[in-house]
Order: sequence, then structure tokens, then C-alpha cells
Amino acid sequence: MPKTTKKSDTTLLGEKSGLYKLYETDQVITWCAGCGNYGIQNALKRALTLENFDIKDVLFVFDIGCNGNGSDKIGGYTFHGLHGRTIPAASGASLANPKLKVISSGGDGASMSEGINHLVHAVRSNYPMMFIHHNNLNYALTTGQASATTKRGFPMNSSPDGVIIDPINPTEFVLNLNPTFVARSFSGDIKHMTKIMRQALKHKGFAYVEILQVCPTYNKATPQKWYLDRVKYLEDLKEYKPNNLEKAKKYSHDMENEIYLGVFYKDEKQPNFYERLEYRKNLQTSPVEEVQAYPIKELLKEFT
Ligand SMILES: Cc1ncc(C[n+]2csc(CCOP(=O)(O)OP(=O)(O)O)c2C)c(N)n1
Repeated sequence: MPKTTKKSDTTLLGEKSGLYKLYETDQVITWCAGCGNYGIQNALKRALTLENFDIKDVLFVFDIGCNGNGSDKIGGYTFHGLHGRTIPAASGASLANPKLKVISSGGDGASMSEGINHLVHAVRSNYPMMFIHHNNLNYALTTGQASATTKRGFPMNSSPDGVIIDPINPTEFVLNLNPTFVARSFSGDIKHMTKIMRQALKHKGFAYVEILQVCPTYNKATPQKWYLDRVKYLEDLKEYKPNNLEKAKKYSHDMENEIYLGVFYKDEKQPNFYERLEYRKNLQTSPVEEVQAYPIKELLKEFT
């Protein structure tokens, strides 16, 4: 069960901050009542505020899906890409302009099927970006088809007799790809998500954050109470340190009885992709600044 504190901790929440307000928009909310996306986006705004990220220094790259529809519900620069392609768009932006903090979001549908290849190569490339994996165990925007994380045996709209293959456990999967930052949290615990996201924001390489997300409309297998009865915190294990991949895999494996949340693994020493580019080592400028030196107006005339 998530821990509750009696008095509200405004230092942790950071909601009073003017910066937090800049991340808010007045767009109409289109998510269902009780959707995990509310909590996830709230935690992200808190984490950015507490880490003092000005909105001009952040780029949000969204996938297609219910999670992707968060693109107009957060203030700042946003890019809403193609289904399964949030990671290539985000990694391109972060390499073109390393001064930006690039935060990419995608669903379990997008990033465990259509775009699983991009996730694999982003982890091994250690791109300088953060990825929030919204795992609601189904393709929600298209009304409840089974995804690669749907539990075996569970009936979904596209498989009314029940899914017949075992699901992928995303955190365990990523831990097998030689990652540099892997964490898991739960959409019902905003404080924990905020804490995890703050650490992910500080990571200089590819920071993978899986959020176990409730979907009250289409995922009847794992509702809020199901998670509340099962989640445990790595922070509560005195002997746990996030520096041992084998241990991390062991604790991430169980998705039925004791579901561990927290930072499973981090390696801050590995250079990120940009730092590995030898030819850029002594350059003060970013690729974006270098491209600006070339006037392209004349070239574009051909297309106007
Ligand atoms: C290449 C491609 N395939 C399928 C679709 C149709 N589509 C749009 S949203 C969506 C569901 C997205 O599910 P998920 O990625 O899990 O995100 P969620 O809606 O659950 O947040 C699908 C299948 C599409 N737009 N593009």
C-alpha cells in the first residue's frame, strides 16, 4: 500500500510554485473519469517544478493513444507523433539540441508492439532522454484491444475468449537490454511517481520509467484496488541497491503477487549517445545552432 502522510507536504508537492502553473493548460480534459493519466501528468508537472525546469527548456514528445492525448494538457513545447514512433522523434530532438530536456511518452500498445524496436535501440544507444511508459495493459484509445502486456486469459474487445499468450513484463524486458536507468511506479501513487520522475529527469542517458496505469474503462483485470493490494517499494528493502542487474531482474519479475516499485537499476557512469560522438567533443555549438547558419529560404521557394 502507498504510504500516506498526515500533513500535506508542500515542499514535495510544489503546487504553489508559479512554474507549476506554467505547465498547466485550460484545454478540455478528454480522459475518462478515474484514468491513470491524470495522476501521471500531475506527477510529471510536480517533478519538473521541483527540479526547476523552465518550460522553455523542455520538449514533450507524445505517442498516439490516450496517453498521447496528454499533448494539449501540458504547457510548453509539445510534439505529437505517429503511433509507436515517439522515441525516434524524441531521440532526434534531443541529439539535435542537447540543451533541451526531452521527455517522451508512449503506451504499452505503442512501445511493446508497433515501436518495440525503437525502445530496444534507444536503451542500447543510451539516448539522452526520459521515457514514460504508460502501461495500462491495453490499447485504450481504440477501445480496449489486447496489447502485449494484457494478462493471459483475460477477455478483451479484440479477443473475447481471452488472450492466449503470456504478456511481456516491460521493466524486466528493459533490464535485459543493458540499460542505464530503469524504474517502475504506479499511477495511484502521485508522490512516488514524482520521486521517481525527479531521479529520471536527472539521469543523463536513457531513463526508462514504467508506470503501471489503471484504465477503469477497458482494463478490468487490474483496477486500482488490485494494485493497491500488491504494490511494494524497493525503498523499504534495506539491502536493495540499484546497482545489480541480476537482483533488479529478480525483483521486477513478479507481476501477480508482490509487485515492486522503485528505481531498479541505474548506472550514472555510462556516457550517453551524444557524449560518445568523438567529433562533437570540442564543439561548443549544438547541431540545431549549426543548421541555423545556413539560410534555407531560397531552397524552400521550390515548394511554395
Ligand atoms: C501505426 C498505427 N497503428 C494503429 C493505429 C490505431 N491506434 C490509434 S491509438 C491506438 C491505441 C493506442 O494504445 P496504446 O499505445 O497502448 O496507448 P493508450 O491509448 O492505451 O494510452 C491504436 C491502435 C495508429 N494510429 N497507427
